[in-house]
Amino acid sequence: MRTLPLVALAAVSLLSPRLASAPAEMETPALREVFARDFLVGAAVPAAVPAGRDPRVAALVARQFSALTPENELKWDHVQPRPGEFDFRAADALVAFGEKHGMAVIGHTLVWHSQTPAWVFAGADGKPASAEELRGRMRAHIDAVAGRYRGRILGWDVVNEAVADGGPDELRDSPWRRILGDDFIELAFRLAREADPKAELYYNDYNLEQPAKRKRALALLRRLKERGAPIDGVGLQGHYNLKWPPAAEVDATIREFSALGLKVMITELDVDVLPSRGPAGVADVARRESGAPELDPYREGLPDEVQQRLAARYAELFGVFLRHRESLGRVTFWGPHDGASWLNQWPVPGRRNHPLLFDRDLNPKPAFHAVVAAGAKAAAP
Ligand code: 9MR
Repeated sequence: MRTLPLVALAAVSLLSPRLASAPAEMETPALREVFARDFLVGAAVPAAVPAGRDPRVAALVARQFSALTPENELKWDHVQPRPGEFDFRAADALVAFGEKHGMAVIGHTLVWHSQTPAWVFAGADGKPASAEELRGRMRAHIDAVAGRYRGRILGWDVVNEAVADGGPDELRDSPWRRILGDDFIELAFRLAREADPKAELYYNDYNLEQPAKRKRALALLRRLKERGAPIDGVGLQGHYNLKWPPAAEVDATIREFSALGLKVMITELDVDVLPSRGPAGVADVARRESGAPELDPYREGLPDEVQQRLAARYAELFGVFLRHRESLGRVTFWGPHDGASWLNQWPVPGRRNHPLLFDRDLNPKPAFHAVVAAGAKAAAP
């Protein structure tokens, strides 16, 4: 058992009076320590945490994680809802919280087709913006946002989800692409490098473990590298379920992107345990499915048998991540605990999902212990 530094003990005693008075649970290891020699372990964090609305979650985040991604607060609609009107209050608080607790802060995201206000793509008289107008808006936005945090952000998800899920084209049909052509991606990377020369710059997407989509993304990133675009890494979002994707595909995906000379990150990890009618892996925020009681079977809690399957699945995934620790910079969970996961609202709103390592009461689940065991095993001589 590793000994915990004093700060960590102080943090854990903030978690809850119950934890503080239970010596066995006080010894819950911290992911940031278990994987300190392997990769950063991060969480997406909502604005409520630095705002002090949830001190127990704040203590958990500070103690467990070595990286923080603002879940929504750096998206275009949050920071620049109207032309030239910026609101950095929530983002500032999250960045400061990460710094205070010695966490690497990740910027998410500069250029995305979603969560971008309609005015960005609009021109005069109900027409779409001209290429020149849109280029100007992209530059002003990246300058303002990446420029504001220059030197404080480890890396930016510069372009998010630009590759097509299917169809003949490599890239998704989006207003960015319709107005600027395929080169909008390279332009975004160049502007981000100018705005924050030291930040690592990433392309981020879901479903890259699926061979056809992966092929399109590999072609795109290879071309960007060949043209000298300033791209440092790729984020595999990691919205998985108990079966999909097979570990061998995760392994191949990390290997193939890393072979391009890119740093690889798992950026939005969660393991969906609920049934779904839609395609596995397509984490498109626009996807919606209608609800039905049989699609929400674990309202009263996760049965032991499923807890064990989730634990085995996480052990399998971390086995793959640890084998690639030389090329893997970070593994970030999309949320600090089950109650805060977007999967309670997507693709069916209002369900009770259990995709993360900490439950709704912030207790570590069997999956947490399985991940810690995988880390300890990899560290053993
Ligand atoms: O978790 C985020 C959720 O709170 C938002 O409502 C949603 C739309 O902005 O975005 C979620 O995060 C997404 C991330 O930004 C990009 N990849 C998919 C994530 C889950 O939808």
